[in-house]
Formats: sequence, structure tokens, C-alpha cells
Amino acid sequence: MTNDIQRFDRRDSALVLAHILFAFLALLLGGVAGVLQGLVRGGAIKLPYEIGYYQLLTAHGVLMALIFTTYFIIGFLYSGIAKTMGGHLLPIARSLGWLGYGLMTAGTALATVLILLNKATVLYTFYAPMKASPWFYVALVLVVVGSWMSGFGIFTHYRYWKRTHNGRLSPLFAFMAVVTMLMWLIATIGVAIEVLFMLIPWSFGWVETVNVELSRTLFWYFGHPLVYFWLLPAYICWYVIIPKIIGGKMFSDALARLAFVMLLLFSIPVGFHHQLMEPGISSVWKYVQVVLTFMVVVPSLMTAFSLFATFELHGGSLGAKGLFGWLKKLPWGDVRFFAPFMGMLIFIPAGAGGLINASNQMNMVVHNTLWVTGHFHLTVATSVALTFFGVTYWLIPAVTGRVLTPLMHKLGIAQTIVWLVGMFFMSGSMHTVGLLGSPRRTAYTTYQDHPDAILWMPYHVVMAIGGTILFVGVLMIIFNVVMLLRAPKGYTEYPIAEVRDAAETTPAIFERWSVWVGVLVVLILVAYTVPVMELLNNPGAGAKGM
Ligand code: HAS
Ligand code: CU
Repeated sequence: MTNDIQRFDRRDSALVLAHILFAFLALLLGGVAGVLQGLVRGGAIKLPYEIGYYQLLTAHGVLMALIFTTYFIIGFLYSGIAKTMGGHLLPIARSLGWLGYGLMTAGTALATVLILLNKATVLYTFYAPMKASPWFYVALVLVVVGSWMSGFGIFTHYRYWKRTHNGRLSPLFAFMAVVTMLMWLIATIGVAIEVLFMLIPWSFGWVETVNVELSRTLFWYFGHPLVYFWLLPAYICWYVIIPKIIGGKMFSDALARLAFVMLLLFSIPVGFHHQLMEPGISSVWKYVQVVLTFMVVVPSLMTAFSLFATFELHGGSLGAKGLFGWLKKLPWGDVRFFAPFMGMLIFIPAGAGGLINASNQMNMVVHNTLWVTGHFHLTVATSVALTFFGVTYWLIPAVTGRVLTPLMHKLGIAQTIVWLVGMFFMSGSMHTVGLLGSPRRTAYTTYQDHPDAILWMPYHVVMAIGGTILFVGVLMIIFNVVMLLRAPKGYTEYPIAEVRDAAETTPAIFERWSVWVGVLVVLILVAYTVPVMELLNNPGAGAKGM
């Protein structure tokens, strides 16, 4: 197909590459903070120059969880929009992308400087009443508004494509990119209200107090969809890219779109599952949101089903026999497959841990312990991160016109294995010691040699060992990115799968955005109106800050 050897427009390449490379820079800096804090907590080192543990923890969380992901995601989504919708970006979409990049980069630079100056040691969730320099919040606004610009760029391109294609069904990648960005836009309204109307006036000293519980509620209205904003692009890779890489076809376009619509609907009205142990919210509303949390698990189970079906059908077409015969037919030596597949595999225990978290009684056991830290190092730092790494191996050569060499496959597989080993030790001991009660977000302490703390210590040491292995993994992926940039000139495919012939046709209703946004708004109003009113009317809820 001529379309397949079409090269990337150089202007689009520049935009995509700028995002991807910035993401890896953030990963490197965040990784340095991560390994240091792991060693501190394990009791192996003390920090020099009055650097604080919580300062490093903030840098680690902000740079890895917020900055690495957001830049990578925007770069990836833009590349897929260009690839699947006309071969290049509309100039206006590209300009919005650059505008977003500029704003986000200004915000990131400002935030990083403030964290390094110890003026924003509030961790990546910046809970009040911990108070940062007001400019830290301004920096967050720049990052969020920047990401909106990129979202608008994607929407503009999508609408133009629909208009010029007689409203035809959009390519699956583009549909998923729109869902991801739509969810992001609606979710970030919550954190924007929190920052603009609560944290900024309070940190500048214009008002004296802040309603802590309301600010946390607004944060988690955003914070849960935030984790799905990381996951959905990984799902795009699993649905749209992986079937092509293994030489198979997508199981069903309609099922994939249904899963994404459900993820859009149920990702937002569920923030209370992060606040189950907090006072000020009545248990009725916590219950409602926990029910919706279990709803949002369904599209993930559908995703697991679709993936198994894709692998099975493909294996069957190659003559695989038995329940797991298809495993033998998968391209294990191909890093484009291997890294994301390991991400999928890890997502099974990672998701199971999420179900435990969401169950009120079990949340009492695990909340605020290292178990939760273990949970999100499996979800975002393994399932999502390994998928993004897997994408990088073909994305960089595809947009720069280079080849993915056999050596790169080997380096990539080695990197993946190092990551898995490091995470096995780190996240494994986090989960275990969390069950033994060891709190998260705590610097090195022996609690005056309390017997519990003595019990925890060996696990903290294993965490540090795992963290050190992971840091080697960070260095390896950075090395691999540099190698990709220096690979020989040539052609690398941008893999987009086709749907299998026997799949049902996709109903047009999936692209009736007004319907879905309407249903979503109703769900949000149901889940949040009453509890927010209660929080607003709570006298004495204000705190001064520290
Ligand atoms: Fe979570 C806390 C509940 C998913 C991230 N989560 C966090 C935090 C983060 C995070 C960062 O209810 C900490 C926030 C903080 O700092 O306080 N989480 C869930 C639930 C799910 C879930 C129910 N979380 C994620 C994902 C994340 C993420 C995804 C990031 C990307 N989480 C919670 C709760 C808390 C929480 C509570 C608060 C805890 C507390 O007390 O503070 C679910 O949506 C998960 C559903 C997933 C599945 C798995 C499906 C499996 C698939 C793979 C198929 C594999 C194949 C390969 C085909 C049901 C799709 C097969 C191969 C073979 C060889 C067999
Ligand atoms: Cu959540």
C-alpha cells in the first residue's frame, strides 16, 4: 500500500519529537529523585545540602506522573491523528500544539525551579493545607491550559476531517484520541477551579483560609480521571497498534469504541474512592461513587477480553492449539510487542489491587500505606510506562525517517526485563509491607525502634534495591532513546491495525458526542451536587495553611 510508506511531514515530526524528548528528559530527572528517595527511605544514605526527602518526593511525583505522561501522551496522540487522518496535521492544529507545548514547558520549568528551591514541597497532589509558593500553582495552571490547547488542536483536526469526509466513521485511533482529550478537558475543570478559586487566592494571601475537604474533593474529581488519562493512550496501543505488530487484526471496532465511551462516562464521577477514609462526606455518596467505580472496571474487563480474542484468533490462524497455544505464536523477539505485552500482563494484578482499594472495608486496611504506592507503581509506572516505552521504539524512527535495527530490539527487551525485575522487588515489597501497616509518604524513621518499624525495615531495603534496579532501567531507556535518534536513515512503519472481516459494523451512535457528554454531565451532577453542597455549607471547614 502506498499509504504505508508515506513519510511523516517534517513539521509534524518536529512537534511529536519535541513532546517525546521532553517527556524522557522529565523521566530522567524524576528518576534521579526517585532513586535517591528510595535509598533514603531504605536507610542507605542521607541527603546532602539540606535537600529534603519530601522535596525529592514532590519532584519525583510531578516530573514522572504528571510531566512525563502528559508530554508523551500529547506527542503520541498528535502523531496518530496525523497518521490516520489525512497524513499530516492541519496548520491550525499544529500551531495549537506548539502553543500548548510552549505553555506547558514554561509551567514545567517554573514548577521545577520552585520545587528545587524548596518552595513547593507539597507532593504531586498538592493537598491543602500544605501551602506552596503561589507561583507553583500558577505553573500548574500553565501546564493545564497548555494541555487544553493541544486538546483543542486535536478536536479541530478531527472536526475538519469529519466535515470533509461526509461524516464518515472516524479512524479508531482518532476516535480514541478524542475520547482521551475530552475526558481530560472535563476532568481538569475540577482542578482548575481548585487552583484558581481556592489555592491561588489563599497562597497569595488574599483570603486567609481554605476549605480543605472541598479542595481535596475537587482534586479527586480530577485525580481519578487523571489516572485514566494515562491509561487510555496505553489502551490505544493495545487495541490499535499491537494487533498489527503481531501480524493479526483487531477483534472488534465497535467493542473498542464502546469500551472507550464507557471509560469516558465512568472515569469522572468516582473521585470519592480516594477519599473513603475522609470525614465530611456522607457514606451514601461514597457508596454511590464506589458503585460507579466498579462500573469503570467493566470496560477494562472488556479490553482484556478483546485482547485475548485478538491473540487467540491470531494464534488460531497460525495453527495454535490448546488453551494457551497462542502464546507460542506471539513475536517475543519484537520489542514493539514485548514491552507493551508485559505491561498488559502486569495490569492483571495491578487492576486486581485497584479493586481491593475500591472496596471500603479493605481500603481501611491499605489506605495511606505503601500498598497504594505499590498499586500505582504497577499501574502507571509499569503497565502504562512499559507501553509508552514500547511505542517509543517505533514512533521515534517512524517520525524521524530511521530504521528500528535488530540491536534496538535486543536493547529494548533487556530494558523491559530490567524494569520488570526492579518493579518486582520494589512494588512487591511495597504491597507486602503496606499490608503490615507501613505508611506511604514517610521519610526514614524507626519510630524509636518500635517493633513494627523493625519488622518493616527489611522491606524498605528491598524497595531501595528495586528502586536502584529501576534507575538502571531509566538510564537504559534514555540510552535507547539516544540510540534511536542516531539510528541509520530509512523507513519504519507506523503500525495501525485493521479490523477482522467478520467483525460487526460500528453503530454511528458512538460519535454522537453531545449524547455522551450529556450523559456524563448528568452522572457528574448526580455524584457530586449534594456532597459538594454539604462541603460548601460546612462551617469551620477553613484551614490556615502550613
Ligand atoms: Fe488506582 C489509588 C482504585 C486503576 C493509578 N491509583 C491510585 C493512585 C494512583 C492510581 C496513582 O478505589 C494513588 C493516588 C494517590 O496518590 O493517592 N485503580 C482503582 C481501580 C482501578 C484502578 C478500581 N489506578 C488504576 C490505573 C492507574 C491507577 C489504571 C494508573 C494508570 N486506585 C484505586 C483506589 C485508590 C487508587 C480506590 C485509592 C487508594 C487509597 O486508599 O488511597 C481499576 O480501574 C482497574 C481495572 C483493571 C482491570 C484489569 C484488566 C486487565 C487488562 C489486561 C489484560 C491482559 C492481557 C495479557 C490480555 C480489571 C486489560 C494476558 C497475558 C497472559 C500471558 C495471560
Ligand atoms: Cu482512582
